[in-house]
Amino acid sequence: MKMLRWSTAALALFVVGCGNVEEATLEPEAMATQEAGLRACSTSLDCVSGCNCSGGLCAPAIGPTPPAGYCDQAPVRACTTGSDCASGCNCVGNVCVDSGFSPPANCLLAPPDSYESDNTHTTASSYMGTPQLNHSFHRQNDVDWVLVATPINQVMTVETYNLRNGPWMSIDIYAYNYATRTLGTLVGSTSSTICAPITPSCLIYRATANVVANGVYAVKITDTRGQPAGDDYTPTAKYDLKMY
Ligand SMILES: [Ca+2]
Repeated sequence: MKMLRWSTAALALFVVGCGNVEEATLEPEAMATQEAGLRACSTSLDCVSGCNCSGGLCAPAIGPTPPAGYCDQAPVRACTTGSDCASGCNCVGNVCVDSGFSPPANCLLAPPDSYESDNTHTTASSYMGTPQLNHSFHRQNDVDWVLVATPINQVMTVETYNLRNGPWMSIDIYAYNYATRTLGTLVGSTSSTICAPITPSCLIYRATANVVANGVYAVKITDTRGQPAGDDYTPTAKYDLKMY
């Protein structure tokens, strides 16, 4: 009797399984509907992340083939709270959407990090002696300026580390006249990681400079990825910064 019950259960599972197979055979029809909704594009910025613009249509990029219809979706910027979205956009249903107030906002763009506006040396953040965490390149060619005071003569190291989502950058260290807010000579620079392999131990940029006691220096960090503005709905490139 017990055996029979098990057999019935197995049969029920088999029937459910058959139902799935039947549904699967309907897919060609569903695909025909999706073809009507193919997403036109002029650049890959018009396509969802993981899809490229090919022949005027969004198509899977190199990598694992996404589910059918995936590339026909409009790109969106994912969010958890409004602070994940650019100014003029709200987080609704985990997607950044225009708040409706003019002018229309590009809600694919990343919001600036907490160090903005630091795009010039006169609006630079100040290095207070502890690492500055969660810098981001929220726009193409973003520049981050940081001023640092040097108490003693030493070789100062400026390091960006904990690189996330593929930032490429250059670091430039300038002498700085704080009283007149003028840049002096370039005293240190780098535009490559400390070693070539793309491993966590190599993904560090490090520039050094001989600095003087009671000096002020301006450190300029420049986004060198060449990522077009608007491509930022892909995870935003981030880095942490320390000086010692
Ligand atoms: Ca900046």
